Amino acid sequence: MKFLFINPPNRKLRNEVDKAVLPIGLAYLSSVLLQDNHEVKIIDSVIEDITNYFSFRNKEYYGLGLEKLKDEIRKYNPDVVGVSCMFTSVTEISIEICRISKECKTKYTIIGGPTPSALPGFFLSESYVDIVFIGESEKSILDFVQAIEKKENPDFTDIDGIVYKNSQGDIVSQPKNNFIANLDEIPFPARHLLPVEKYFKFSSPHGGVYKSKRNTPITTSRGCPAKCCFCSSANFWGNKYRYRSPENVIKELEILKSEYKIKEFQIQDDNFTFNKKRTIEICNGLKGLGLHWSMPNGVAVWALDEDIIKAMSESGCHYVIAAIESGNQRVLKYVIKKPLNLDKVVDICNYITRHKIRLSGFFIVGFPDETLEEIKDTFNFALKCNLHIAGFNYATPLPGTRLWEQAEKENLFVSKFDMANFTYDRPSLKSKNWTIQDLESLYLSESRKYYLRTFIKHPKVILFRAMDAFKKNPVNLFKIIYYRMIGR
Ligand code: B12
Ligand code: SF4
Repeated sequence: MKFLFINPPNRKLRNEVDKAVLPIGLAYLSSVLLQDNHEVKIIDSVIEDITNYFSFRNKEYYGLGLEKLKDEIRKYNPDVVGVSCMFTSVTEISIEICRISKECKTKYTIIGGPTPSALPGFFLSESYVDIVFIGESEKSILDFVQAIEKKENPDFTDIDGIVYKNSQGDIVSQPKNNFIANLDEIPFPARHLLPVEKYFKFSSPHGGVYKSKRNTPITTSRGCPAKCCFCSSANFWGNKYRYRSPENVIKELEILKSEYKIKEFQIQDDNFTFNKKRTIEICNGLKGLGLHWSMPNGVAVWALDEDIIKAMSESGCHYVIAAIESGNQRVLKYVIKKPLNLDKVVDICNYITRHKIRLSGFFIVGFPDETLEEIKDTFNFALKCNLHIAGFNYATPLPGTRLWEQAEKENLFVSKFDMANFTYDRPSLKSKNWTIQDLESLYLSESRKYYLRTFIKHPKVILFRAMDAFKKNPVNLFKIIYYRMIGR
């Protein structure tokens, strides 16, 4: 069977520098298919033409244009086109890629990733999408290929975690029940199908702070037992924490070092430090490798202590983003439901910086059930944490989360609500505690104050990111600064 996986072009965000991060999920799916002797190609539309901006249905994107993508599909002529829809913001363009694939006579169009996993019916309402894969798909894709290889009218009823239309056109939903227990069984991602040198050259890693351009992402675990109201992780990874063995992680890094000469990597896990013994073993194994590394996906502060931080620092970790979310304990406990005690956070932040690891924080403001005073607490708390930089996002109801359920139930979506506009840079939820105008003006004045004070105290990280963005696209940088200072 001939597979073509496509990472769609990315949405241009007004508050973010353009990024091309190697789509490791597609590289994992490809590696299991290659091991099963299929022919596979990956097109990451983002890296293939990162400076090409274009508009599709009045929204701006960057990456390979749709006409060129169509030529590529026609030339390769695959049996299956598989599109990865990582963000709500790329929903429309992901479906469009399925449409153009059907125009190229592709037999099956399949789609996976966080958004289709949460809203399969929405994707299947378009006739160009044949099957939605829910969450982790290394096993289900092999079951799918077996089914289509055997028969002209294949039977999908035994495949775990897919939603599709049957021969009568009815939508059949097979829930995701089985997750891969031993992650060491999955072969390492097929990075060789991607233009690895192009990612090095552009170097825009997750988190935006790096020591060497020769950096790449890895994932070492899946699943998180917490149930934060805004997070969709459990939909595609499940609630059980599953992890690769330290030996398996180190082996992959050794290969990356020898084959690709990487000097740095980013751990993209939701919860890397959840198992202390494993974390320290990985850190010990890293010591001989001499690599720099970072954790840009928001480390769970409740799963950190000084032993772990010391081991991380000694093994080359230079940058961490702490997922603090709110500076108000009531909001954390009763609104977000994150198991995080704020009394511990400042100490942990101090340990991290004392161990010479640069530190950022993720914060979310604008939950319908929080007050303006509580939002102010978040900005003030961020200042107390002595971070080198921080990110403040508006609460955004991602499909499949409790926040989404609340928004639907209480009709909290802002007017002209459009899921494809979920870009975290504008409020999407209403509240009885404030108006959108109140929220935006508080956000702007508090974040302006925060960034100015942090810039005076810790200029290095902000300057590094600004210089890096300037070298890549100066106009873009000025637009981001203007937006952050003026808010429009
Ligand atoms: C790396 C990452 C990024 C990278 C980009 C990744 C990429 N190359 O596309 C960067 C840093 C750019 C990024 C940006 C953002 N991100 Co992000 N990101 C992640 C992160 C941490 C890891 C993704 C990953 O590599 N996972 C590991 C691989 C193995 O999994 P995977 O790619 O999901 O693939 C598996 C399955 O999903 C499935 N699958 C995926 N695609 C396909 C396709 C087919 C055909 C099939 C069959 C199966 C399938 O099979 C794979 C193997 O099991 C996830 C969280 C997470 N833990 O997954 C968030 C996550 C995807 N990001 C998220 C968000 C919200 C964002 C931002 C909007 C944040 C912001 N405030 O700006 C931006 C969007 C930028 C934009 N321009 O629109 C959300 C998306 C939720 C949603 N429904 O929209 C997530 C889920 C985090 C969360 N828990 O909320 N992100
Ligand atoms: S701790 Fe992180 S990954 Fe886990 S549910 Fe909360 S936000 Fe999601």
